[in-house]
Formats: sequence, C-alpha cells, structure tokens
Amino acid sequence: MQRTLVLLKPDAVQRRLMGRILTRFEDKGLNVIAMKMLRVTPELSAKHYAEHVSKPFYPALEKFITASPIVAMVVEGLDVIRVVREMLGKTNGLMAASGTIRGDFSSSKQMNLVHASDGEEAAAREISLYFAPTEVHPYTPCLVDWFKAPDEA
Ligand code: FUP
Repeated sequence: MQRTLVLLKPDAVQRRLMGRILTRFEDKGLNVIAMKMLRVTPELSAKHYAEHVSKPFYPALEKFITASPIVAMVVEGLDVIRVVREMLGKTNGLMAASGTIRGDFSSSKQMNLVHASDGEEAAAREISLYFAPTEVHPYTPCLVDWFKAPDEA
C-alpha cells in the first residue's frame, strides 16, 4: 500500500468541483484516509513548492495557491502515487488527455485544479507538511473483497 498527498487547489474549490474530483478517486476504489480544508500561507507554499521557489513562475504560483482555501487529503491504495498522477493528467490542462481530471476540467498550466505527489519521497514529505500522524485514519474498506482479487498485493 502507498500513500499520496492530493490538494484540491483554490480553483477547484471556487469552481465547485470538489465533489466531482473526489468522486473520481472514490470511484477508482482508492481510500481517502485524511482530509481538511485550509488556507495555504506563503510559508507553507514555499515549503510545498521548495523545488520551484527560485523559478520565474513561482511568485504567481504562490499568489494563486494562497488566494483562497484548498482541500488537502491523503489517498491510499496500490501504486497510488502513479495511479493518481495518471488520473490528474499532464500539468498543463491544455495538454492533458481527455478523461483525466485536468484534461476534462482545466485549460491552464497554473490553474490545473489538483496537486498529487510525484514520488514516494515527495509523498512522505508533503503528507507531513499538511497532516499530523494523528490526523491520518487508515481503515479497511468493507468493499475490499470486490475491488481486487485476494492474490493482488
Ligand atoms: P505537477 O507535478 O503536474 O503538479 O507540476 P509541476 O511540479 O511541474 O509544477 C507545480 C505547479 O506549478 C503546477 F501545478 C503548476 C505550476 N506551474 C506554473 O504555474 N507555471 C509553470 O510554468 C509550471 C508550473
């Protein structure tokens, strides 16, 4: 089992897309094991986007991510980091394939609705930025026997 951090960014909240995006993860059979609404501060933005802070687009990105509340969640499942990244689609909504969240709902590189961790190290770091261990609630879904065969890890 893997975990990943997913953010529904300010545009997802403002555009009333929270439910439809969350439904995609639920429909896939993934486990949402933590969730909260919060306002990203400039300090949290700089930590979250540490690899981008020196890039020319960062000031605009920080302005966007801090402009309005977001929803943060931890999603758990088999190979979930890759699975969720594929569900999101390419960074730029204009380039993202139809059928992906960004491909279906976004036409922007910055306002691309959703963030998901891009590797195991990033997932661990990002989850700890948004959630204390006591705020994460893993559970066995009662439908587990109908989402995958017993011999699938
Ligand atoms: P992703 O992993 O798909 O979320 O994308 P990146 O890590 O490459 O970029 C992080 C965020 O920076 C993206 F969600 C959108 C934003 N961004 C811009 O606003 N402009 C750019 O030129 C590149 C990225």
